[in-house]
Amino acid sequence: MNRKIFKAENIQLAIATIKEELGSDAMILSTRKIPKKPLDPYAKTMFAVEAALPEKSDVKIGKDHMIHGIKNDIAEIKDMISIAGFGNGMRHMVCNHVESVGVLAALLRAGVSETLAGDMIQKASGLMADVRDPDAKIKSLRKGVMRQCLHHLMTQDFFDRDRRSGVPHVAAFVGPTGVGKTTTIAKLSALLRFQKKMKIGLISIDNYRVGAFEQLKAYASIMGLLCVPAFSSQDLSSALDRMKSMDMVLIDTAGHSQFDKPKIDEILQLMRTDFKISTHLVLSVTSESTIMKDAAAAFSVFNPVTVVFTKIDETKRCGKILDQVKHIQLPVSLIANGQRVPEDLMVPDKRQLLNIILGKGSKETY
Ligand SMILES: Nc1nc2c(ncn2[C@@H]2O[C@H](COP(=O)(O)OP(=O)(O)O)[C@@H](O)[C@H]2O)c(=O)[nH]1
Ligand SMILES: [Mg+2]
Repeated sequence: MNRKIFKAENIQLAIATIKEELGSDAMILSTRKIPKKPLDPYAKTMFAVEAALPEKSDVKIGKDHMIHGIKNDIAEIKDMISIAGFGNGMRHMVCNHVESVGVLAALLRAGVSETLAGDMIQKASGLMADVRDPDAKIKSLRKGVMRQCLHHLMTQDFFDRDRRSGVPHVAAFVGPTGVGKTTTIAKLSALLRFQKKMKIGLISIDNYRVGAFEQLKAYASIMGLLCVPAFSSQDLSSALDRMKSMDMVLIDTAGHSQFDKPKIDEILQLMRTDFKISTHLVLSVTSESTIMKDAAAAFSVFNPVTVVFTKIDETKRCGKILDQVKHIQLPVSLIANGQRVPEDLMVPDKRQLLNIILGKGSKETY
């Protein structure tokens, strides 16, 4: 930066000269009145203005800083506005933990409940009481919240089984109507059959919906898989007996409303056989959180061992998954992210699941 001193009778005049000579990018560094010489007390009052033209790189860095600052401010205002739309609790949370604005807004926007988001921020804030620097505080808060998310999340690659056990693994999929049980079974059997080279058998015990068996059978025919219907527990036993040489047997069940307990009990009775059957709960993230909780409660009679979340492609609020997993305490085995069979299925690890929850999920497959 080249500095230069401009002298004039007044500051305005000096600035006009500076503009003329250095242009409008010139920066004023200092102004001062020039003291009169003792031997010339009647001389005109003069001013000295020091100015400089900043180097191009200085201007760029300065502008970049400003743009970055403005962007941050706008993001923070947006976050504040989105938090203002939530309950009083969230507004108090921001007042008490100013540094939480960004993280809190991101969690709420992703669909994590106010209770869980608030709880995680509170806990993470408690751990960074002695961090002073505001940027370090935000970083440490974000880290603390992510750590808690990972702590709440559970995943299990359930269907990658050891095939040398001699008996097929039998897995049934239960859940409300239309959540995507049949489609998920079709996707999963294709992946296990063609990628893992496993021998797969399919059984449908969905005797309620017209065409339910045909839907599964159609997928099975394309893949060249054995697929049979079962209308009673005796049927199911003999179907499982027929499939003894398989590595895995997947059972498709009828979807019933979570409020229709007698129908749910009927499936439970039908599944009473001498065979060990693991059950997997299927929930669609397009449902309200309370509906998912009701469904999880109604289908808990099956003692599911994992949960499958479907239709994540239809919502931007996958944060609900975090609330559900924490509530029902089951590991996530599969995520369905579209209607395409077999492509739209993931076997997520914790990190991938966290990315999905925070809205960074991609169409990664098996
Ligand atoms: N967008 C989307 N649609 C899905 C997904 N999984 C299933 N579906 C659709 O949801 C509808 C019901 O699926 P279906 O498997 O018959 O549900 P079921 O009654 O639980 O067996 C069908 O139109 C499927 O194509 C998914 O992950 N994303
Ligand atoms: Mg079905």
